Amino acid sequence: MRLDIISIFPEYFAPLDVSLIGKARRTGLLDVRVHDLRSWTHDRHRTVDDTPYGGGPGMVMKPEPWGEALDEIAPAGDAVPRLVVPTPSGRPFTQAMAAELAAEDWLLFACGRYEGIDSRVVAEAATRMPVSEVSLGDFVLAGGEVAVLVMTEAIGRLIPGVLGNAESVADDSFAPGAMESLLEGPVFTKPPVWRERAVPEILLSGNHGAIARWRRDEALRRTAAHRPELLGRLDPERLDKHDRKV
Ligand code: 6GU
Repeated sequence: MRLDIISIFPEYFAPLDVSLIGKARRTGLLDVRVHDLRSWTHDRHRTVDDTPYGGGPGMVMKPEPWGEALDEIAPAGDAVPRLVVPTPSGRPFTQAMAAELAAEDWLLFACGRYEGIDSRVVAEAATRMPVSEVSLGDFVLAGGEVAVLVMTEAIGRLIPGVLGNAESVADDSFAPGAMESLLEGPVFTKPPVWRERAVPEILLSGNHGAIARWRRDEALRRTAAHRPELLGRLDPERLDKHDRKV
């Protein structure tokens, strides 16, 4: 997958050299290119913002540098990227959206700062490429950079070959399947007793059916405690009598 990122703070993306994503880049599974928006300015001060029409606080990102950057990185043609714009006014980013984006060949992230990017930029880009405005949740970040780091990690780990063990994706909280819309329960490793706390005996039993049942019960309990609204999303076809008792 090719991944272009436009930002006025390219330094924010140093973490993409590290760990899973760093390795995916070195092995060629991910082609990440970070661009400084200011390289498409032409004035002495490399200006990227201006005051908002209609008044109000803060500054808005000027359309011209964005237009030139998008034209150069993603010229109109047969192969265009999906433009992803992180903004608190976007559609909620979910595991399902991460999976859809992981299936794309090319993503282009446009990181806004201040009060956002002049709205004509997205409107014009949408005439020549698919656009997704995406929010991480109901809070406000100072800019899209950290949101892009979050999305890149969520998307990158779903690209085949990026994770060592393919099964670790299947078991995730929110992963499609039997445990969909359940939070993952507790996990344990050696030693069997630590500071007088024993690992739940059933996990040492070797009874895989009983272990699966226990894990589902723990996931149900954790979901009820932390995200009760998710229980309403459970597929009734997949609920069994035992689920109702937990
Ligand atoms: Cl994607 N961007 C910004 N700037 N703030 C956010 C966000 C994104 N998601 C939640 N808050």
